Amino acid sequence: MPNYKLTYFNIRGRGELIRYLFAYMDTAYEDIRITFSDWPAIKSSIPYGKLPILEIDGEVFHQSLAIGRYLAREAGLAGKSNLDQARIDGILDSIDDFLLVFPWRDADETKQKQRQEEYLANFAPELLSNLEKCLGDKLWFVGNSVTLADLFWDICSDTLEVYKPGFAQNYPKLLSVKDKVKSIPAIAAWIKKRPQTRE
Ligand SMILES: N[C@@H](CCC(=O)N[C@@H](CS)C(=O)NCC(=O)O)C(=O)O
Repeated sequence: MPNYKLTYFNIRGRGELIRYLFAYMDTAYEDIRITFSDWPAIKSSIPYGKLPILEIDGEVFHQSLAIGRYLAREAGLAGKSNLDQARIDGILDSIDDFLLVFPWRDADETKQKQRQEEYLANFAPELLSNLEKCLGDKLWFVGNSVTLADLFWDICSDTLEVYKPGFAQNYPKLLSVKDKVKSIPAIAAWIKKRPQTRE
């Protein structure tokens, strides 16, 4: 088995998909969590200057979704057909588009909170209703078993819930996907033992 070393911050954020996948596969890895104060000194040594990175037998891989797709293929969670892979990618990229434009930080904290609330009020309903439409009456987003899309939805919606409690409360089918992901024994065990962080 390859030697895996994940480097990220001590948050769930963009590292959590990778951690979920390792938990799901019951695969050993080093979960290195660097502090924000140490980051400026480390940044220039990291290709592309962003985290997470995953070292696989010493080779550095970057971009959380590229790493997530690779691990999902190893785990059998990447879709059973080429078309299913495209369906999964559509969901990942739609959620990612939403997160990329989210106003995470603003020098002025009051303004930051206001911009986040406005963004969620204006744009979350469209994302959520599109996701619910895509789910339809199925139990999982794609096919008839859990895939990378369900894991990513669960993780990202947990984060958005921190910024807007009840973020997806009007979308019971989407919430039921989260319940099912969190009931997978390996994921439930990981959630129980992982470091508790705000996001
Ligand atoms: N698309 C990239 C985004 C990576 C990214 O922006 N990482 C942030 C943390 S979530 C980071 O490294 N920030 C520190 C910096 O840019 O200096 C991915 O998904 O891996």
